[in-house]
Order: sequence, then structure tokens, then C-alpha cells
Amino acid sequence: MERTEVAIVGAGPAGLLLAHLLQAEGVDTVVLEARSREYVEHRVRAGVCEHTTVALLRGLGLADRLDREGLVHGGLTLRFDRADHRIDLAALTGKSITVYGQQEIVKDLIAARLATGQDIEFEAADVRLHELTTDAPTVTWTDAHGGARELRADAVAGCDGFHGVCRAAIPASALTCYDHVYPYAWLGVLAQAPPSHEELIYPWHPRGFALHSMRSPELTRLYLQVNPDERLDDWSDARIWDELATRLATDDGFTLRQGPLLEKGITPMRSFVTETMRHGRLFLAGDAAHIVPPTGAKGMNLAVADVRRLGPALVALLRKNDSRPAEAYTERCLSRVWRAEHFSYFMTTMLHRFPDADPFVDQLQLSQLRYTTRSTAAATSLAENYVGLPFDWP
Ligand code: RFL
Ligand code: PHB
Repeated sequence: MERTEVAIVGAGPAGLLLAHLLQAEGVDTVVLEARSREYVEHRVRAGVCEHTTVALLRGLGLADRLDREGLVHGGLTLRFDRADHRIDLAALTGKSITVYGQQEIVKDLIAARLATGQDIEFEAADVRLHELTTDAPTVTWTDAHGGARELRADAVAGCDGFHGVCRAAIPASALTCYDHVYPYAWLGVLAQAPPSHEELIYPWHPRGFALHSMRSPELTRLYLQVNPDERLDDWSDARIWDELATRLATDDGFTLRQGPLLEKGITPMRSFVTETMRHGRLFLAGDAAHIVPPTGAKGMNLAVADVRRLGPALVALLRKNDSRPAEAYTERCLSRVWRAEHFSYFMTTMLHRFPDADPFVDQLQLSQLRYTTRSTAAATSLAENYVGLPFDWP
């Protein structure tokens, strides 16, 4: 049987960053990932890093490329009534966000781990957790060469995303799950075209929400609100560009720059929170424990905030025999998680059009948008949530 201190399941932002936090404290880890390195490095997902996420990566010496290539944004635009209404994040909060693709962070974290001589078990199949309520949990899996493997650890970190196996290893009687499914989805595309605006644009439009984001001076990331049962095959490139141009149109001649579409995908929208995030020696972090609709740009940042708390809690548990931070882990994380859940729900329900649109709800949404952009108090509330609340949010 192999041996490590912390077995980490999942090589997304949560699992990889936790491995670095623990390594910085001299704690030994094994990282198991179901997919190949190629797959996880090219999965297009989040784009917005809160200032706290950037500061943490920088503090660990993991932000060299992010500092060179990331796009620092001091504002964002809410677009409605065919006009722009800018939220000046920097003036309202003194903070900014950085646009840098999640898969770039994943690439940087993988490269940094491999550079220290530690590897990642990619293509680990049939991962199973055992003996979680003892001091010596074990993990079994089938490796990329078909070999049966068994690992004994002092703790297991379930960083395997929403569809992983770790949350399911907690008995249903020990879990309370809060779940909310939205009646819409996002069709996301990556276009080889320079961004059409220097910042992100969140429009409200009678035909539904759209989002203008970016990855670099040459790559635009765009999203369209669609029905949850929409088929990608029904969306030709021409139809996508037409719909984006319609929903992003303004009266002052905004033009959407077009280019070849490099990637297309449909993502359902859901809010989900698991209470507890800990069962015996198993600790959940990131999407394994909670998900948010992407409108608030919070998912990856919440994963980072969880492991920023889990790393020290595991060090205290395993090295100082102090179980208090581990015992407080769920409660301390969930306080900040629920704030982000609310903010993501707020942004989502303010900006999306319901399938059977209700003129009354339209007017409420528009009123909320006008209030948010005309009241400094309301704009500051949006801004401080968007740039990210402190890690130690009570
Ligand atoms: P991940 O990234 O899903 O990583 C989990 C990893 O676990 C692996 N895995 C397993 N490994 C071993 N055994 C198993 N049985 C396994 N099952 C799964 C998976 O292959 C994967 O590698 O979770 P993590 O680390 O918690 O990170 C969470 C973020 O990925 C997620 O919250 C964000 O992508 C959400 N999100 C956004 N977040 C932001 O902060 N800002 C954004 O702008 C933003 N935009 C988005 C988003 C998510 C989106 N989609 C596609 C869901 C935009 C979109 C469209
Ligand atoms: C992205 O760039 O992918 C992105 C940006 C902001 C969001 C969601 C996704 O709210």
C-alpha cells in the first residue's frame, strides 16, 4: 500500500492549489485526476480572478505569467436601454479584477508542481474512498496503465468538482443539500477576434442575456442565454453572431468584432450548496461542495477561498494535533459561500429573461439595473461583491 499525508482527488483549481499550499508547509500529497493532462489544460471555463485570488497566487510565487498576460480591469459595463452604464470597480472599492483564463491557471499550477519533481496521477479511473471516519482513510483507483492502486492517507481532500465521487461518499443522512435550477443555460463561444470593448459587458435585452468577455487582446469569450434543452447543432456560427449582435446593440454604434469560433459549449445554470463540507477525514472544496451560476464570476474564486482555509486546517490537524480549524471548516467556508450564492443569484435574476417573459418582472429588472447604476450605495454593493470579499469574510 502506498502512503501520503493528504490524498487530493481532482486536479482543477481547488485540488492543484491545495497541493501547493500544503507543499509550502512541507505536507506530502498525492493528486489523482480522472482526465488527461491535455484535457484539463484545455477545458475552457472561468475568466475572472478576484483580487484576493490573484494575491494568493502571487504570494505562492505562482503568478508570473498571470502578471504578464492577465488583463487588469477597473470596471465593468451593465448595458440596458441600448446604452452603457459603467460600474467603476476601482473607484468604488479601490480594487480591480484580473481576466486570466482558468485553464491558464491550471497550466501554471501543473507546471509548477511538476517542476518540483512531484507528479499528478492523470487518468485515474474508478477512484473510491474508504474508512473515512478513521485516522487512516484509504483511496483505491485504477491507474492509466490498468494497475490496481491503493493509497493510505491521513486525510482526503475531495476537489473533484460537481460530478465527482467524493461528495457521494458522505452518507446522505449526514448531508443537507440546497439546490436551485434555473430555467435557462449559457451557450459559450471562444472567438478568434479582438475584444469589441476594453471591459466586460453584461447586457439586459428583451431577447435574453448575453456576455462580452475576453481571454487576450486576440481572443473574445462570449455567451448567450439559451433554453436549458437547446441543442448546439441548432446554433450555426452565423446564428450565434446574429444573436450576439442583436443583444449587444446600442444606439451609439457599438460594433461586435467577429472571427472564427474556436470552441462552443452549453452550460446549465444551477445553484447548489452542501452542508457539511467535512465527513471524518474527508474535506470537500470548490465545486464538489457548492456551485453558482456563472453570472457573478464566483465559482473558481470560491474554490480558491475554500482551499485557502483548508490548507492551514490540515496543517493544524496533521502537524500540530489541533483539530479546531478542521472542525470549524464547514461553518467558516459556508458563510462566505452563501454570500457568493446570493450575489450570483442576484446578478443572474437581474439580467436573464424568463422563458415565458413577464412584463412586470421586466420592469422590476430594469428598475433594479437603473438603481444599481444611479445610486452610489447600490453600485458599491455590486462592486464589492464582484471584486471579491476578504477571505476572512465572517
Ligand atoms: P473543477 O474545475 O471541476 O475540477 C474538478 C476536477 O476533478 C476531476 N474529477 C475527478 N478526478 C478523479 N476522480 C474522479 N472521480 C473525478 N471526478 C472529477 C475533474 O476532471 C476536474 O479536473 O472544480 P474546482 O477545482 O472546484 O474548480 C471550480 C471551477 O472549475 C468552477 O467553479 C468555475 O469554472 C466556474 N466558472 C467561473 N468561475 C469564476 O470564478 N469566474 C468565472 O468567470 C467563471 N465562469 C465558470 C465560468 C464555469 C463555467 N462552466 C463551463 C461550468 C463560466 C462557465 C461557462
Ligand atoms: C468568462 O470570461 O468566461 C466569464 C466572465 C464573467 C462571467 C462569467 C464568465 O460572469
